Amino acid sequence: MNEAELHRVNRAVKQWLQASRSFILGKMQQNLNVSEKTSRKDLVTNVDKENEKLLINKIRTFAPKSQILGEEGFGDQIKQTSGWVWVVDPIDGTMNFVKQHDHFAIMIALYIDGEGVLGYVYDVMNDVIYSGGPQIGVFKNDEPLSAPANLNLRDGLVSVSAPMLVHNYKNLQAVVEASSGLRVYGSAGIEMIHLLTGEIVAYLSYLKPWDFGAGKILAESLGLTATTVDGQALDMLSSDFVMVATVKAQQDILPIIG
Ligand code: 2AM
Ligand code: CA
Ligand code: CA
Ligand code: CA
Repeated sequence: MNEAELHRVNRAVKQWLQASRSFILGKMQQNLNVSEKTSRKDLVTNVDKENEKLLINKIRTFAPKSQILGEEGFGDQIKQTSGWVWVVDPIDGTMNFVKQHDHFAIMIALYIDGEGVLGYVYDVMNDVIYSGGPQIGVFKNDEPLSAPANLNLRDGLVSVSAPMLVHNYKNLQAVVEASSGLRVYGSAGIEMIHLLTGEIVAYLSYLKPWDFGAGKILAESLGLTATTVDGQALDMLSSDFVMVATVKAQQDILPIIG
């Protein structure tokens, strides 16, 4: 995409995100309608659904030929990734949204012909948008972010999926043991932010495309790796056990995780 077009899209997405944040803040003043998806620990609210519709309407008006992959199902059934594909997670960290009214994110990614072009993770309560891509680098609101230090696993904090740690999926507990310590935030988007700012060196979790779509673009744009825990390329249309990490931490984790 040429530079002028990229900036036009970037400005538009930031406006949608701000509209989306205002919508969510307004809804937080009212009672939430909460329901269970796959289990009592997997929730969805009326705000997740309505916010996904809001964002999808914005995208359809702006770029009608796009395909849209949205968590709550108001987008398209996507079979192939040619052309413009938008990936939308209207509220990432729904449990935090319901229980804490904090620590959740809005995430949007744009892939063109399978390549990550722009990614957005919006920390709603702190009003900070992490945005960017391979062509423009990564920004914290309007301020450019530099690449985080390429620390080893033993010199950095890690974050993992809490249920997977409790059940010791693969050798997850050994990975945590080999690190400087564990921090768990409960939102893939918030964990991605801590990777971008260098506060953690690795994040491991079973994720769906809308959980990792934006974070992968931002992480790779800052020299981090985003792969499966076996070090394989991520497929934008499938769920996987994902590892986002510094290059050195990834090399340390691969032989431990097994
Ligand atoms: P979500 O809030 O958008 O569903 C912690 O729960 C993190 O894992 C969140 O980023 C959450 O995204 C994601 N996640 C993915 N699959 C999940 C599931 N089945 N249940 C709960 N959280 C899930
Ligand atoms: Ca969900
Ligand atoms: Ca999510
Ligand atoms: Ca979500």
